[in-house]
Amino acid sequence: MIDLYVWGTPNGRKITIMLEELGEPYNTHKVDISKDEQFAPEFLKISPNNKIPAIVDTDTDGGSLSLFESGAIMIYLAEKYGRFLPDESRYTAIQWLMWQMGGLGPMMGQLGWFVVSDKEQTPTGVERYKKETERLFGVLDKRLCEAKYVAGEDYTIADMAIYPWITQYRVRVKDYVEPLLQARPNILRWLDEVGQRPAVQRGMQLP
Ligand SMILES: N[C@@H](CCC(=O)N[C@@H](CS)C(=O)NCC(=O)O)C(=O)O
Repeated sequence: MIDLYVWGTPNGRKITIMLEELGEPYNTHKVDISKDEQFAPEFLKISPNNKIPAIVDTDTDGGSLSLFESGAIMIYLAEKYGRFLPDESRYTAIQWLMWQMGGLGPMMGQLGWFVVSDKEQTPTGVERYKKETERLFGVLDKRLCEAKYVAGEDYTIADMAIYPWITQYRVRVKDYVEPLLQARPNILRWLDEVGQRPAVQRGMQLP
């Protein structure tokens, strides 16, 4: 059985979407990061970087396995269940997963911080991360012009990793993200398609 430690943020929802897609049983443990529950000593044993998501898989050959970092969790689950990381597009999917982990997520996350949380409302911060988000959207839009899904013909963990970031930040920093998206028809087409998947809809409601 998989125990998932999670909160309703984009990084958390990558894993709720994936577990819903897999249809395998799992237990959800809420870690309310607004109440600093990510610093609880018991949670730090699983996720020493004090961040969600994390999992503990008790159903392994060598006892239980605990994992943090959403990208590592997604690769692990894809390999364990043999789904969403097809041989033909394996490294293309991993490449775009890393693009999300190192680029889209951190840059949009910083945009959100400078727009929503920065008490000084530093204009250079907002400008820098808006520009980088715009650049990354351009890269993704070009990719989705040539391919149905991010890694090609198949829906993979790369789609599941990118979707909650754009969807949640479309609301969180609406005034900045929505105009950028409206100029990217291929991303809009893909958001619509991925967003119609029942497992994605369920995963976006959890926890
Ligand atoms: N690279 C990590 C980032 C995880 C992350 O940033 N988690 C945030 C919520 S989206 C968190 O737990 N923040 C709590 C904190 O920083 O104390 C991953 O992809 O798992």
